[in-house]
Amino acid sequence: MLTSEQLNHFARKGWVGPLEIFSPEKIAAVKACLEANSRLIVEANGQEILGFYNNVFNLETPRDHHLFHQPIRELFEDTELIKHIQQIAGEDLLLWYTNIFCKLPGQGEIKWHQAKEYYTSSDIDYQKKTLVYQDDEEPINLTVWVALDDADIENGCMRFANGSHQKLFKMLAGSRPAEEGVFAGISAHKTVWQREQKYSLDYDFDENDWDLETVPVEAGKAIIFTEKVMHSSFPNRSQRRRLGIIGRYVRPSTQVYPYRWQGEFIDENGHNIKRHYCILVSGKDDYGHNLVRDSHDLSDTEVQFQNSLNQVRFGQVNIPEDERQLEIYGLEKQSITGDCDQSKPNPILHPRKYIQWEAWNQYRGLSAEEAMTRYSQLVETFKRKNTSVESNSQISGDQKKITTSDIEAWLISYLAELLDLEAEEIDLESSFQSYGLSSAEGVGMIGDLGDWLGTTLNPALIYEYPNIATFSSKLAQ
Ligand SMILES: O=C(O)CCC(=O)C(=O)O
Repeated sequence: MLTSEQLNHFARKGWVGPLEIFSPEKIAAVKACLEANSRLIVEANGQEILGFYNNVFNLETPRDHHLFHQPIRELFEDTELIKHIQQIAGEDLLLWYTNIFCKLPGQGEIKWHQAKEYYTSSDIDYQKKTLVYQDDEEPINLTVWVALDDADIENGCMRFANGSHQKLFKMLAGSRPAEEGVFAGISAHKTVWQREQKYSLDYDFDENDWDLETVPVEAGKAIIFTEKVMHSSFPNRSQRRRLGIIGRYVRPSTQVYPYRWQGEFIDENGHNIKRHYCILVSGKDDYGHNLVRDSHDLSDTEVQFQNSLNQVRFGQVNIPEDERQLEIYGLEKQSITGDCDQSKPNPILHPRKYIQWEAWNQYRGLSAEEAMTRYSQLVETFKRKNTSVESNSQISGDQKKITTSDIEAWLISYLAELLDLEAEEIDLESSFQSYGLSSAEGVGMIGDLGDWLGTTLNPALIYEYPNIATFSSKLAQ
């Protein structure tokens, strides 16, 4: 429980901590889970980052891994933690969001920000509000920030502008380029900060006007803060990792992703939130505004589907070069997106797109459950390959020396053709994923590239080297 002194601290400063709430076992389980489910990615500029693949969004993102990783869910449902939050926000609580904040050595700062959801007026007109609070209630969106490594000033701990939660800072649109955005420093990944351009917004906030407090936190301890308080974190100038994870809580009277009820599922950051849900971690929900589930686990069908999808994604199965490739494509789309929502492409102008459209559209009306089952059954029928990333990533020496730029040029023209874009629109540093390639398309592209190079390439390589620049330079080595 929070003491009255701690509650007072929260009321005055907008945050409280570090707090010792969790058992070492709980922390160790989360850490082990994240370490087992992440991979090191080398960005085009050489910066290393950790990638986390989210099976619910089907996207590499640090967000919402509690939806399918038990240890993370258990951390943010911890009884002792919930008691702390209840003292601030009341009995009825929804856990609606989690995010992994990992700063590897060399990763940058997170700039001052205050959650945008509190704004009713600003320079920016948000078409899609993530959270909509009940009019007559004081908006609450509490963050619990948990240190999984020791966090200090050298490796990028948090800091707060004490008392700034009492003031709403105006957001200024377009005042900063995307690469200087609030979160740009923690990802060298151009597409991430481009996609999250909203974070490049400036706040009408001058740190010199505030009492700033740096909050080092030992591994296992937590800080609770309101998203209204201005907060930031230092760059990681050390040789140590700084791993943190956050959970966010609102009252059930708050609408989370309300646009989903209009059939809109792509959020402001490009995540497909169709399968997102809130978890009632305490009290009751008298409102029914949100998709709330008690059962947090994915169904057996969904788990099997995710496994099959990964087998295709990572090249662990042979996909025959026949109509089954298109079946795989269509069933994947139907499982993840549902009925085809694209207009029929012109077969003369865009033959490839037309074939894919047909492959997807033939499953119109098939439930997600049925599409996933059929996808998994089909993948089961494919013979296993026995290949490793390393053995396949080499292009043997007796072949004509193909340079990085040759491979880049091939990939640019392939993607331009596939996506019906101009070559100039294909960016060397944008991730393959950002172009919306399905796993079957990714596998097809790698197969075709392998044919051109006269070798077999493991499709998993595009997850390790996620854009044209890094992938081409790896292959040319
Ligand atoms: O972990 C960090 O460095 C920043 C976290 C943060 O900004 C947030 O939770 O809103």
